[in-house]
Amino acid sequence: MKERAERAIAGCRRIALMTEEMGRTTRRFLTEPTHAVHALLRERMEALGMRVAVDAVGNLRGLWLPRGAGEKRLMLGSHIDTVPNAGAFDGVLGVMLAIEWVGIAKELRLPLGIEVTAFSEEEGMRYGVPFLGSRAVTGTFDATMLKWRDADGVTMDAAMRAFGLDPGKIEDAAIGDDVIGFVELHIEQGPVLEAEGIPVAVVEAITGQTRLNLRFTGQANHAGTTPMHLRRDALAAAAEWITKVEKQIRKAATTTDPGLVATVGRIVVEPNAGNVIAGSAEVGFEIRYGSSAARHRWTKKLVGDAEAIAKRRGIGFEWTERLDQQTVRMDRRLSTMLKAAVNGCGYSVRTIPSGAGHDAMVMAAHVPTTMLFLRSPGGISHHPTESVIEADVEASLNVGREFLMRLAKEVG
Ligand code: HGY
Ligand code: MN
Ligand code: MN
Repeated sequence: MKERAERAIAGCRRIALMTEEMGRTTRRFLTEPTHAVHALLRERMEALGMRVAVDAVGNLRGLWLPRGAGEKRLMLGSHIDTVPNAGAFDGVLGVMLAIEWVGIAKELRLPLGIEVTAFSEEEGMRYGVPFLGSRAVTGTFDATMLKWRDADGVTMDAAMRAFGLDPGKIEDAAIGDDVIGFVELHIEQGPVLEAEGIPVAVVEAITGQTRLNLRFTGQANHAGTTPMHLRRDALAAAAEWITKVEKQIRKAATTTDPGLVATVGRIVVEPNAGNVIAGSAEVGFEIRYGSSAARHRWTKKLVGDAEAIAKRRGIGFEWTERLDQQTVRMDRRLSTMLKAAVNGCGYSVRTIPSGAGHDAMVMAAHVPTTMLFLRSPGGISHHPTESVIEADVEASLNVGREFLMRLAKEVG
């Protein structure tokens, strides 16, 4: 397994160099470097004898159908897009390990069909809405999004056509009822496994999240000649709201709503010049919490705060919801089998909730789904220092061997 682990890690490091931005890893939905990622994945899949195709939203899909395989297949996979200045393992490692799991199934001559899917978009960076790849695979892609524009004004439809895809065929990407289940391998992206000194864990649930875009509109003007009491400063309004959000959520997270998190990670200011009072400030906001009712209550409260601040400052305000994804529990049967495989390899069996979102939360509404986490050294992710431990990658391959043998026996 050591060789497989080394190959998976090396593959992730190579793919990390396939980026939109020199010197750092940034690979948004269907941008140019995605072609090189597809070429590398296709080469590895075809070397195993898998049939490879790209669907209408750019998911790369490899199919392993050995002699004697039943009509239902196991699906494995994760995403190949990244956040800006990303690490080398978020998403991609899950695809690399899925390909190695196929190699293991092939070596064991298991009569088990497996599809490996490299989802084209999970992070939501280019069009502000995540899970485009898994939405198409589950037949839940909303075609009205095709008109949405990215920061350069390129519509989703045009981006797909520029990549060589036909948006008219999105429906063909959807799976039927011939899937046993979906397993996603992924780094934990948090501190728990490292703190407990364990290599892998089975995910029990994925925390729900709501994502909003908020826009404060004031009046751009000269920074030197406009008296303070005559200003309608959009950035100052947004800043007042952001600090109010942080203060309230920090308090709630230590009292009424333990585990609640809310983040403003993006702000776009116009005209964004040091000597001009900001005319507009667009804010990307997200809130994550297990209870949808409590998350919706907080969302309503915080939007109300923004409206009140805007009104008092004479600032325009509007907002749109980009995502409201409820908490999703993983499939009991598949998770039990995965835990038995972890135990069978002699690793301690730990189940863990995921604070990060994953394609598994979209797939879980349509097919039995579970996830295997690998330890994140330093608990770091969405950052270039994101890493994995080779021995943990080997552990995930050993678990794969155990799991695939159990699954093949059960469906055989
Ligand atoms: O943001 C997330 O939870 C994931 O990394 N897409
Ligand atoms: Mn991510
Ligand atoms: Mn991810």
